[in-house]
Amino acid sequence: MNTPNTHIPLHRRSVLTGSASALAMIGLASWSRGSLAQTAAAPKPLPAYVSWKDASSVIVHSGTTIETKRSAFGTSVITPAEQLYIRNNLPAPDAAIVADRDAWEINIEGVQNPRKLTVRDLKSLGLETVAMVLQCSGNGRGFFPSKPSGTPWTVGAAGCVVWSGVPVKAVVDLLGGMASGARYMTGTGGEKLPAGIDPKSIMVERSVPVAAMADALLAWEMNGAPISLAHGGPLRLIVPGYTGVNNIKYVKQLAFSAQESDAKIMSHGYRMTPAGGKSDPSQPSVQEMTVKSWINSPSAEDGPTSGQIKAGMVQIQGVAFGGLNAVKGVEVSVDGGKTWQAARLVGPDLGKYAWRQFVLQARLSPGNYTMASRATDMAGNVQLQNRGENLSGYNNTSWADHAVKLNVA
Ligand SMILES: Nc1nc2c(c(=O)[nH]1)N[C@H]1C(S)=C(S)[C@@H](COP(=O)(O)O)O[C@H]1N2
Ligand SMILES: [Mo]
Repeated sequence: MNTPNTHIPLHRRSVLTGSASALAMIGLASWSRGSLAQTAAAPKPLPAYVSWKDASSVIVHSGTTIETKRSAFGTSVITPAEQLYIRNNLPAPDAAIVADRDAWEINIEGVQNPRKLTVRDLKSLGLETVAMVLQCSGNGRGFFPSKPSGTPWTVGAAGCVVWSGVPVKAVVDLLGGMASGARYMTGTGGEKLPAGIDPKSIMVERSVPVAAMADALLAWEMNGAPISLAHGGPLRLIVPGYTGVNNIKYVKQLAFSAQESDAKIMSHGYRMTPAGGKSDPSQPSVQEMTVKSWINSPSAEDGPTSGQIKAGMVQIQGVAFGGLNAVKGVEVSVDGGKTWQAARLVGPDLGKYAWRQFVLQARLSPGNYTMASRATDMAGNVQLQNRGENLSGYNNTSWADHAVKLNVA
């Protein structure tokens, strides 16, 4: 079987057991009919639960996979909620769960004194804010020539957002500390699971090493507002520096244990499986992000004549982040990586988990250009030229793949 991220096994089961409205909601109906022509012809409308998103800034791949357009990323560091990508493995829970946010309960297990806490309780236990790159493990999958199954994201399954909540560590300390022998922190999503399917095969439950607890939050606010249902309200587990899937929405349980979760999304999903291989729990799990950058402007999506810009002074700008490390610098090339020039980091530094904006001004005469960016983090890691091939198209940080080809006229 393929990884859950491919959606294929899940879709088949949903087709058998899900209601028609549930299928429509998660955007499966059109896919299962398999009309490619229809997909290419008209942009899909925003699904109801994210009707408040800015339709002109996003690409709707399906009802549960929505990407920010490369040309829509601004230069003010923070990604507005209206532009931020969406990725749901399951239909979002009913909006009723955000009607009384403070009443939402989370079960804390694997501590000395396990108990349930409400969001109201959590709001009295501590407060921290973190700016963080939220990025889907499969961002950049669209550049894999092997065409892995799953959404062919290019750069827009990522954003930089600010979260507020209580440090997980404060909660654990209050409950007497972790149970002895705990090595993993496991968050469980609060989705209602369809009947008749083994819950372990579809539930969203992810484990990360307990070291990740140091900067983790149980967050109730994003970009200064209560977290929307679409982005995981009323309560979301935030694990800075870790790929999107490890940041559990509508988190209903946080557990500390000696073993990783045996949910399929953990044991077989999001594994670095060799291309052509089969996923298994011995392969590395997709967790920490590594140094990456890309150019947002000029981009091949700009202007009415796609991929063409006017000669003269051009501001080449984009974003760079280091995963667990701060960004030290970014270089830009306009000749496909033959020569590089240092770009300037712009704007506020919102901490090591946020991205930095960069800019390089260049005077361009008519011709063809391949523009690339290459970031270096504070630990000296340099963004790689090539992607690491893997079955599901995870962790693409290749500067060559993210390069922009432009004709200057
Ligand atoms: N409960 C729950 N949490 C989840 C998911 C999910 O389907 N259910 N999807 C994960 C994945 S794969 C990603 S990339 C991010 C997407 O977050 P966003 O939709 O807020 O951008 O949420 C993660 N957390
Ligand atoms: Mo993801």
